[in-house]
Amino acid sequence: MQSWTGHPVPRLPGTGRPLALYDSARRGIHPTQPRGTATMYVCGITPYDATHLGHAATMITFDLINRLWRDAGHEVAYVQNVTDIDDPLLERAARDGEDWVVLGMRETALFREDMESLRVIPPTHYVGAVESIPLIAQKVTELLEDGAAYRLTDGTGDVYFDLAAAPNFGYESHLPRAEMLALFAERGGDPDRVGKRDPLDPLLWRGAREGEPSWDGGPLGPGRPGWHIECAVIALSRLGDTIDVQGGGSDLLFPHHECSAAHAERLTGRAPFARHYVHAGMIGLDGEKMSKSRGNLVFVSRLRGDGVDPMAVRLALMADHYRADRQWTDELLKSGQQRLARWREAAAPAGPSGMELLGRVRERLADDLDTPGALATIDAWVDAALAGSGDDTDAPALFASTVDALLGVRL
Ligand code: 5CA
Ligand code: ZN
Repeated sequence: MQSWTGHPVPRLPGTGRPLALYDSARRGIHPTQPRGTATMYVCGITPYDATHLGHAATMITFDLINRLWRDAGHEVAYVQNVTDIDDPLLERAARDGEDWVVLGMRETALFREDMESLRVIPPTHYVGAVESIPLIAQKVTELLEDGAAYRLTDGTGDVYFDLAAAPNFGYESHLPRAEMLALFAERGGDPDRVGKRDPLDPLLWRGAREGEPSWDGGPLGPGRPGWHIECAVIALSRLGDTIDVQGGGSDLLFPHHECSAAHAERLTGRAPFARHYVHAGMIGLDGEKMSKSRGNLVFVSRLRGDGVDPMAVRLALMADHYRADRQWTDELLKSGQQRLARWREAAAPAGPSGMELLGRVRERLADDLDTPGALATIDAWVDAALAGSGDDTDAPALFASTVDALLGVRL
């Protein structure tokens, strides 16, 4: 699938310390240690509605990781998927009397535009579920042959992963089983499906149903892939057996990422699948998580349509820490706009040391992407520059390239 167009990223002098990130599995902050090329897989959209600020916040979080690694001199192999076939897409298309393929294409195109406007660096590989079906079917077949999967005997052709084949299941989310069962039911799972060996066994292949699209699955028969195996296979096929970061919003920690990791580890025989499991907090509106099913959405495209500068949106979404669940408010946007305006004013003839500013911003971001700390450091520099203190005439240019390269904010 085609990605979006990126913008050149300025190179900055020197380097900082390695980026440390919170890992959900180890429940602590640890340095990332990419070996040469850094590898990252991020769960992308299910394109049945427009990009909202929750999606944007999560994409910006992983964009910061991408930027910090590049700043440290790593090549970055970044893969993001598009779940361009899944129940929610079919349900929305049916509700609106629309072709599900066209709906997916339209919303994916809008997402690309939104990402470009927010200056999110495009993934190296942007991969759809549909284009990956032959490979996914092959991997599900491997799991069946290996005894890690089983087919239901009710004639549906549905294939499930056998969690007995994943003895470490739960190491990523650390949830008690009762909570796993509740989240599994809430987030697309089917704990009550008759014939499953364990209520938590996740679907790998859904046999063809009347009125639903299906694809040739070879020995699996016609059908379509389950959700967790989609991400496992796409990541493995483009990034290798072990990746540096597996990412997405915290709503994906369980069951999605736990199951994807279990699938990947069984397929490769190597664990852990990811060295860091990184989860961004949820953006909410009026006290509730912003989600398509709740309908409480603020769209990036709507803000753009209203003439809001995407750089102000970016600053607003970085004002608080990425792991915190937080609310989108008009005040947050206003403060992003004010900050952007003030930073733009600070293209003064001179200011306090630009290298010191760069060092402090790098230091804050290397500490689990402390954007509130980084923004405060920059605010202090801007205040000083605007007050006429400091005589570093190179500083304004370095300030501008620092916020461009590390924060993705073009002044
Ligand atoms: N296609 C799947 C992932 S494979 C999916 O979850 N799609 S999504 O469209 O629902 O979400 C896309 C990305 O945005 C995911 O990483 C998800 O965790 C994140 N996300 C969704 N809602 C929010 C929210 N309210 N706040 C922050 N991130 C969110
Ligand atoms: Zn995913």
